[in-house]
Amino acid sequence: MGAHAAHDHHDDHHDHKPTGITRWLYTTNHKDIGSMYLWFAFAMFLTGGFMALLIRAELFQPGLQFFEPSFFNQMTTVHGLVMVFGAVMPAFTGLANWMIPLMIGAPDMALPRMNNWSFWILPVAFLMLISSLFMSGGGPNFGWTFYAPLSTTYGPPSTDFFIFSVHIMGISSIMGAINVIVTVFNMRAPGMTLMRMPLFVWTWLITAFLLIMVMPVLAGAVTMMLTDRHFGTDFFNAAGGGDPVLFQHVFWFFGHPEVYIMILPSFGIASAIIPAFARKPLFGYASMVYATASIAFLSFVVWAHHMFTTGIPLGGELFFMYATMLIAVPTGVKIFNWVATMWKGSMTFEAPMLFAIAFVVLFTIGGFSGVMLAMAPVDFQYHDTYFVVAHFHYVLFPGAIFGTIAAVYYWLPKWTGHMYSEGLAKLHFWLSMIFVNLTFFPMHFSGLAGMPRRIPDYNVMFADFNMLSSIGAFGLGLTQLLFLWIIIKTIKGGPKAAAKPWDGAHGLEWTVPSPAPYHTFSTPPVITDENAHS
Ligand code: HEM
Ligand SMILES: [Cu+2]
Repeated sequence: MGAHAAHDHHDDHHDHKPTGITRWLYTTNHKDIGSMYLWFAFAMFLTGGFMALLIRAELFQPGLQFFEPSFFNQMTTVHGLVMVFGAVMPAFTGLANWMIPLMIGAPDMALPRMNNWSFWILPVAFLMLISSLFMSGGGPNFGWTFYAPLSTTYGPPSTDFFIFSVHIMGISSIMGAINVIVTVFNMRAPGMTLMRMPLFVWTWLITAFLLIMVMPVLAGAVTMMLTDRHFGTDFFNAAGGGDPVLFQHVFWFFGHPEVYIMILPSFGIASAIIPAFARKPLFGYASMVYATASIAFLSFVVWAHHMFTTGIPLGGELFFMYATMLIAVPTGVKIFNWVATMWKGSMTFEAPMLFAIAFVVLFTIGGFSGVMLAMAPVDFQYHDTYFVVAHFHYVLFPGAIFGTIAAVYYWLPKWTGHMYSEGLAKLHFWLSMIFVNLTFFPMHFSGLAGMPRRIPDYNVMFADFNMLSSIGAFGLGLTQLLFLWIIIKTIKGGPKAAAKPWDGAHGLEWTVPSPAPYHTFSTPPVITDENAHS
């Protein structure tokens, strides 16, 4: 740490940045890499959103209107893959890159060259994935869960490109996670003890452990698929002594922790924003850390709640049912703490706070439908219906996406040196809030009434709910273009932001000027009890 600081010192006085395209290609700067991750995620968000709108256009009415069923299947699959691996995960990694060094008083990430590499392989992976849509036989059409034998025996030829791109995304995520862990363990400024770290750093540290534990499992799953497809193995083929249900076990052993990877950083964001705008310290800091760790631990022992209908033994059904319900306990602790933080606070409702509150409320709705799905006997009715689609979109859109949007508004003044337009941001919030519910709430009802997911056509009895969802989806999609406009406007100009534009905010990131200089904390700050975050 000390050696690093001395080494970087000459950069302190003049804030040089390299220029031109090579700045971005060769950069090892955590802020540049963070920005590239965030822009990449936004591009993927718009791409995946476009696909969602194609899906919703087809589902606006019963009957086949626009697409062949096989193209529809490719859209649901690639939409899911692009949103999960292209939008949510890179957005969180971008926030980690920008904010973790600033929050722990480090000059950069611990492994800056690896950082450059872990970003730049991502566009390669996604170009390959998206190009597979144009290959003969079409792109992946087996759902983002790519169950065997749909993805092995019956997968289109382009599946091999899908496999390769998942390998590359996995390598990128693992490198990003190693970087976060090494940075947090080695680069904290003097006095920044673990229990003084901002919760965003804590939740990301725990996320990073989830990532290095499960991304290799995903890589294993796609590798077994590859050998089943081309090298004569029968891991997932019953005719050769294998078992397609094994695929689901391996996939969901990755997949359930993955859903926490897509939410824990948002927990950290809410834990930064809510105290700032309630002007009170976070209620129950330590319990937040322990609750996050408990959720992460439990996420490894609940995977078969995705497989209640596959015929697992009764003891298994019971174990996975109770283990899943147990997750509601630490999650409840967190919700309680956020509410208690707001209780009797002097709250104001700027855009970051609005998105953070909507996150708490709507994520809780998604949590409740999760507990409903966790009940094995009733899951036999809900499984593979639109109720599931409603559930995971309530946790993902208001959870992962609203969390990220809240973070962007909260830290945009620090990144750009300008204040965004509060009026436009409030408009962005209210439109998003209305349309997210209009899109996804009716899906609960169509699902409970029995509408299956991943179908391009449906019974006329589901027509009204689907029309509402489609109208909501187009509104929600268009509203996000307003977000893009607000961001560009803020980068280009606007009122100058103070070093600490939010009077209730705490933490080291607010001790450096806005915009944050290219190099920060070349000389580490010293953290004492008085200026500690918690
Ligand atoms: C305007 C916003 C969005 C709309 C209208 C939308 C709509 C849809 C629809 C209609 C499906 C297909 C459901 C089915 O037939 O099975 C779907 C699937 C999915 N969506 Fe979204 N979505 C949106 C945003 C998101 C976001 C932000 C994420 C991730 C954070 C996401 C993740 C997924 C996943 C994982 C699937 C499952 C794909 C699969 O079945 O393989 N979606 N979405
Ligand atoms: Cu799960």
